[in-house]
Amino acid sequence: MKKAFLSIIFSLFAIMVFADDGSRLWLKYDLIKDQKQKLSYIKFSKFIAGNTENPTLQKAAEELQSGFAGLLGTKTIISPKSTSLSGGIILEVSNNQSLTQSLNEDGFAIFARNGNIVISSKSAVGVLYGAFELLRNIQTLQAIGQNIVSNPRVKIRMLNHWDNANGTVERGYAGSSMWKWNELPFRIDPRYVAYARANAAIGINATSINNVNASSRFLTAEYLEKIKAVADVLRPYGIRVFISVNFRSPRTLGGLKTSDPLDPEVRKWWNEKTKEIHQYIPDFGGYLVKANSEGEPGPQDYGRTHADGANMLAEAMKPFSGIVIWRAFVYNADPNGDRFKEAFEQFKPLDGKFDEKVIVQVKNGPIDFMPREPFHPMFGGFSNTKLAMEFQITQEYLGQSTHLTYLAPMFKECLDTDTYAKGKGSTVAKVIDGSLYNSQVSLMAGVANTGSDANWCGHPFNQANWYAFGRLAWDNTLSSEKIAKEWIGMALTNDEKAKVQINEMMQKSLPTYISYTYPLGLSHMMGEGHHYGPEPWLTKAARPDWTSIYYHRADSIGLGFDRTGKMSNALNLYTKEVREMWGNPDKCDLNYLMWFHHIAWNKKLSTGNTLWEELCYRYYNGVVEVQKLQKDWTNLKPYIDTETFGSVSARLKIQEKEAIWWRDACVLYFQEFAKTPIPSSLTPPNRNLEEVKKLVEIYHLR
Ligand code: GCV
Repeated sequence: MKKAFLSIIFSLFAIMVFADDGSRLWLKYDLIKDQKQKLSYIKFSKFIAGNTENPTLQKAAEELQSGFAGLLGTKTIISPKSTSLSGGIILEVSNNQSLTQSLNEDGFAIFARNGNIVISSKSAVGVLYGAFELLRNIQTLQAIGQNIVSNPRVKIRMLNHWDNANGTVERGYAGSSMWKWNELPFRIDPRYVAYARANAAIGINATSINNVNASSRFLTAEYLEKIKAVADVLRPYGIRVFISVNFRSPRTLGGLKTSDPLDPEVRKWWNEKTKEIHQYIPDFGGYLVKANSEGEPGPQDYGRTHADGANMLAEAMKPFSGIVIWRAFVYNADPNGDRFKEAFEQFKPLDGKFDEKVIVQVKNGPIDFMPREPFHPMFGGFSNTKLAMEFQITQEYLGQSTHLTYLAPMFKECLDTDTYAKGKGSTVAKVIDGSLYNSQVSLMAGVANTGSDANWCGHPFNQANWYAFGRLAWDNTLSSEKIAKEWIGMALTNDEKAKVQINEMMQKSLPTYISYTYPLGLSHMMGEGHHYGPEPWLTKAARPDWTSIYYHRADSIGLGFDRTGKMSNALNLYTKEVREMWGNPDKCDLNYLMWFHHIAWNKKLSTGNTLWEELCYRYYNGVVEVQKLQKDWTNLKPYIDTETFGSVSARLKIQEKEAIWWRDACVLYFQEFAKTPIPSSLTPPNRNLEEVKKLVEIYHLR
């Protein structure tokens, strides 16, 4: 009896100790099992020396100390002074030219000297990044001690939170907001520190803490106190805080009669407000603005331009180091227009008119974070405006938190595409990192996927998208495979065979998702409002460009949006080389076909299949691929923590069910136009279109 009781207690204890709720993200620091490997690291764990009066170096030292304690089981001392001993880690902010000439401000070098490992940088935060690099190498069982030099390519590497004051998160799929506004500034949730560490570990150095559909409330003294408390926590980790602002604040908050950016009183209001913010947050990062977009107020309400609005805020920011980030996500509700062209056309006349403190933040594609979009034409068409990249990490259109979708290949596809803006090799990455136009400011933002869920991101694999975003903002040349392997090693397992298999699953996951949702370059056919699941038949919405038919243009002849010279001519916004790449329907990459061409159902494609057949094969194949993901995951059971394994397995079941839902919905709906049987090698859906349409109501109780 006693024995049985003890064994229950022991099992419970084992579960408590070993079950992994994912909360530690990529900083788990579990004990390394490989003794030989561990000893090779222990050699350098006697001490950590550095000027710990500097709060950032102190954080670097503490991180290494707790990392070593967990990974190596050592009690490493922190020494505030340099030492002549060997066998430790030296943290140094250095102005030694020969050491630092290859480094930019945030860059770091790691090398061996006198039996120690030295982490050196021009700045304390560079040393912190180096400390995390060293820990990453240990966590992923790499050799340490050889020379490493690493510099971020993008200067501002930023998360954009779409978090609201009431605790909800717009397009958040991992619980409620992680910012506890009701508790701040008095209670500092320990997660703020965990958040800062996780971000610093991947080089993120900026965060905008509230939704771009912004409430003026964030500019009140009450909220500035709260934001200050968050900024104080993030500062030692090198993270600067930005605020999304509501353009109408001078009226709603300041009681002015107008928010016209050319009105002197309005300008004065912003000048004073900006000064006030700096009293709370001296290193305030700046403003992020969504203006005249989806009902948000902006300068056009007063007959002014985006440049007028942005430059007014830039003027207020002049005495300070912060910047103004002005979003280019704008489009008017024109049933006869083409949303693809709107931002380009509104901003093109303003190219060269923005203040040097302004950077225009552009979504990766011209519509809205669709699973696959051609790169935004603004990236190849603006040589006198600083442009920033906005990716969406939260998976609004990519399966939210139930479908396994690793986004690094999507980020890479966009960054690696050549705009030809200044001849061959003018990739989107080079526009963004400032190297193409020799710009001193560069910015890459990712819409965050964090929330109050224990594992921060909902689906355990969604963490990898946050991780990948940060790593690519640091170095856009990293491959999506390398990033995945790092993340797997730190978050899931270091077993080599398992790592290879999981990496393969991750690399296949995006093409799989696209196959059963938006094959051949289809887009924007999701459930209305919540944006989950299929609704290709959506004909009426509050705006014509919120329907599905606006995008897929299915008719009795064929499918796809003709953006050639015959119709919208959006292709003309790109350089000649890009037009040639996508403009000819016979040569256009099939993955982008429907973005640019209306193709007849019976036209033979390069695969030898007609459009209709190809469409069906892709939808069906997407489901088969999800089933393969399920099988692969099942085989990985011995290598994965029980809780994580169960969570992913369950989500893969949902994914399979919903892949079939997408497939049936789209194939049956498009068949109404194609009027052709489903290829005989495929089993037709076991329900009809009306039945599938009803699922939308069942799923979402609309
Ligand atoms: C914050 C899409 C989303 C909106 C989001 C908007 C934007 O339309 O559905 O929720 O609003 O993009 O990026 O501003």
